[in-house]
Amino acid sequence: MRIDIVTIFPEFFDVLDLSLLGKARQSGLIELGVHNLRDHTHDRHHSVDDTPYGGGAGMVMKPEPWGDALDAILGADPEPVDDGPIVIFPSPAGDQFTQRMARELSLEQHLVFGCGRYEGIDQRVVDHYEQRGRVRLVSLGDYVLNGGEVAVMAMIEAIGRLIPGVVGNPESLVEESHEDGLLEYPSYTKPASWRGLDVPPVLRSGNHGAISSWRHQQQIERTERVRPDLLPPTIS
Ligand code: 6GU
Repeated sequence: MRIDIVTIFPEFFDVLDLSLLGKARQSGLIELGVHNLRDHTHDRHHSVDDTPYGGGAGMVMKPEPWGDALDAILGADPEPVDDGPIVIFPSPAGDQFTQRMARELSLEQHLVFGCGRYEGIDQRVVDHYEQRGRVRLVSLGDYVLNGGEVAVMAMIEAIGRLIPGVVGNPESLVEESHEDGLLEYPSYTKPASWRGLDVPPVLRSGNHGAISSWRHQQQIERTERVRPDLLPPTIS
């Protein structure tokens, strides 16, 4: 998969050299391009923002640098195609990012993330690229970040680890929170007793059927307690 990121803080993404995603880049499973929006400004001050039409607090990101930066990645005049790149703008006004969305996006060839700052990007940037291909506004959740960078980092980690070969043992992807619609069961390792707390005896019983049903029961109890919204509505 190819991933391009446009940002005024390219250094934010230096950490993508590390860990699993760093390895995936070294092995060529993920190809990453980080682009500084200010390289696409043409004024002396490299300005990327201006005051909003209609007034109001804060600044809005100007469309021209975004147009130049995204054209440099996408090509200036691509034919709209169904399987072309997806341009993703992180935004608290977007669709909620979920494990399902991460799975869908992990099947793509090319993702382009446009990280807005300030009060957002001039709406015409979104409108323009919607005319030329696939565009999505995606939110991490119901809270406000200062910019899209941290959100994009989270999305890239969630998407990248689903690309075949990125996570060494693919079985570890199966038994995770959200993959089966339930939260994960609790895990334990040695020692069997620690600070007066014992590992649940069933896990040391060697009875795989019993272990499996205990874990499933734990998943259901946890989900009922912490995230009842994830459970299907019960018939009463
Ligand atoms: Cl994707 N961006 C920003 N700026 N704030 C957010 C967000 C995204 N998701 C939640 N809050």
